[in-house]
Amino acid sequence: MSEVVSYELRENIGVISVNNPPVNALAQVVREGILNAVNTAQDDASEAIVLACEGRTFIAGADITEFGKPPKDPWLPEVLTAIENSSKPVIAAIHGTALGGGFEVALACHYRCAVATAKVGLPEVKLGLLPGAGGTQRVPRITGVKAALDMITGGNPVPAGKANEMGLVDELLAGDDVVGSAIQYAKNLVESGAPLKCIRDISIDPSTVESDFFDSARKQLARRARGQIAQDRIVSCLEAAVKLPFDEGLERERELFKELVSSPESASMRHIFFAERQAAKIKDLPRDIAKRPIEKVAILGGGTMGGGIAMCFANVGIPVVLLEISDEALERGNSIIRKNYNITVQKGKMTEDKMEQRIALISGTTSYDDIGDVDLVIEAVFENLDLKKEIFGKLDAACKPGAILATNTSYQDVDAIAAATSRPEDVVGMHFFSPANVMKLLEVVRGEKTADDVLATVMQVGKKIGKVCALSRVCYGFIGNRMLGGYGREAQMLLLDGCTPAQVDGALEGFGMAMGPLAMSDLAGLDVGYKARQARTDLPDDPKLYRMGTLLVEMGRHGQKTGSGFYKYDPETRKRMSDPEVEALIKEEAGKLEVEQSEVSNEEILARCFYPLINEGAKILEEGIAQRASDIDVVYIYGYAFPVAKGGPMHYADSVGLKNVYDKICEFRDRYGEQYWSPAPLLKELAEAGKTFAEWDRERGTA
Ligand code: T1G
Repeated sequence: MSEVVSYELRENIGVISVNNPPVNALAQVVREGILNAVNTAQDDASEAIVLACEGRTFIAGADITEFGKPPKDPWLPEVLTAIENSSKPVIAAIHGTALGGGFEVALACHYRCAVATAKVGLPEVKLGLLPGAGGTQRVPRITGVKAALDMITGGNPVPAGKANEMGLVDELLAGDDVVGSAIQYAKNLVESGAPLKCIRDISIDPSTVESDFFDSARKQLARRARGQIAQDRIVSCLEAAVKLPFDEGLERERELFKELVSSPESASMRHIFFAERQAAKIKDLPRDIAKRPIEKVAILGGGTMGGGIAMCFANVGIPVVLLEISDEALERGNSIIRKNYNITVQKGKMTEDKMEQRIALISGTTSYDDIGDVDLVIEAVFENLDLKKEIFGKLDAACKPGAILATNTSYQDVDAIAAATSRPEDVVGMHFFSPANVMKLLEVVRGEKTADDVLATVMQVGKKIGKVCALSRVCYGFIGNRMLGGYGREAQMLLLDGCTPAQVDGALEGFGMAMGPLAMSDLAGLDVGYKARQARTDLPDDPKLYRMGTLLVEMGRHGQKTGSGFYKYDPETRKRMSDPEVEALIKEEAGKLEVEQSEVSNEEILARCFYPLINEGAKILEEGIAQRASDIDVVYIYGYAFPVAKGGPMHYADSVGLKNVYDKICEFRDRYGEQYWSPAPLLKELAEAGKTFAEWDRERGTA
């Protein structure tokens, strides 16, 4: 045993208790402690063994921080073999979330019992891995191959009740005294002479699996996986579970696990796992700072964004007051919300009753008098600074002292908005991404005077409504949209240089982006970018800049909403199709602008689009707008669908090598001029020192 694993005899039942906060991860000392305890129990008076955990959860998996380092004895399979070969029944007593290696420990036990609130799961796929300790061999022996495939490739937790129905949990315990109830359950098993039930002894009848099951599963998963390989390897493990004896299946699983754990895809996904949790921490704020209670929220503006934001709070049971300028506008807002919920109900992901419960939490008003008692107001009106200033002046007067006044602006100056109030310390940016009830990213924008407890409160409430939060200082476009500028600019410049829209988007979608930049602009509306550019005074006077986007808007081609933009769209299916008229127009414009067209490789397209993003990210870091390079990765994974298997733009830059990125940017500068291609000083410094952004984070103690 070890200091994090204790063992004691209670009523002739040996009780192994793991205590390795915060989530009882299977660190080496835990594996060693469990192994020693199981071995001790073989020779004592115990009639059965209960394996339980202290704290908030049963074992939540292998210790992810150990990956990438030489594995230390005892390996997990050795511990599971000792459990399975025990001469006395071993019972897993589950509370909280038994995940990954934790659930695999439970599966090696002879019986599993759980409190009703517990969940079990194999989320390894979300780390680019597969269950490497028998999960792919034991689960299908209980649930069948199809259910096992869904569970392991989805990686989502299964509530204890459902797990009991599936046979993954043998006994649901009443109450929440998991150890006491488990001891009683163990005694009942002993008294009833229950056998030592090993899942490994169950075999799967191959005739129960359709001949093309695995191949069709691979094809279907490949479409969803976007550059991830774990799903394919999981199918291979399940195939082994059907076709091979148990021990050979374990060998196959171990072999494929080793491939994945050393893959760049898994390294990227593990990077994001920790980056997401780091991003929620504000470097100069104590972690235990008191937060303001948020029990009632007002959303100002019931448009697409306001409606989606209102749903985020209603979904977690927080009452919302929707404030609009007229009853008609309110009605429109409420119908947007009902429509959104109906989509979820139609998909079978929510019951009508649950929808009505949530809608009932959203009330409406046209008077500021009705928001005097709210703890947080989020303004989500049209992107006009003067209008926002006027609104915040009214909020300042209408809201109670201590209410947090947040703006959902996507690029306006939060300090200017705060200055329109008598309480700038209560003002903060909460930049949601559209659709707000779906997208997980929340950029929290820290004004010069934003109070520390306001920031800590917004970070906490952001997590509560299911968002992944990242902190930004004030600048045009904050983190995400500021970096996006160069990405969109180059996508259109590449058209003049000789690419078709399909080639540009194809290269980026082949990399793993959910949608290429030109198709994305068509979706958002080319007129949106056009209007934003008209309002800017800082753009260079360059006729090539966004030339095609501007031309298409002036032709009335605003994108999907008008049936054509860079592409034509099928009016029924909205499927995009290349448009020869646009391709001819591009060539004509290139001629007028005397741009010499040529063949452009996919590799060049990726560099031209991603390197401005990375370069701007480096500037954002040196200006202190973002706390960490990994925060920028979180912004792009959760706000812009950057492929998680690439880890985000800054992690991707590290994998390319910052010297290579820097040299390429210098090449582009020499070819296209300093105006767009001036290397960030930080990028130059790191490139010349042979360092990575990850090292930069670590050196600042912000990793
Ligand atoms: N290893 C190391 N640290 C972990 C960890 C883990 N498995 N899980 C969580 N942490 C840290 C986390 O970084 C954070 O640290 C703190 O715990 C609280 O986490 C062999 C190979 C369990 C649902 O993928 O899903 O087993 O920021 O903020 O919101 O086949 O943590 O406080 O310093 O997320 O209450 C499989 C991952 C591993 C589960 C709790 N297991 N964890 O959520 O807290 S691979 C997983 C979670 C594996 C086997 C394979 C969640 C949670 P810090 P948190 P939470």
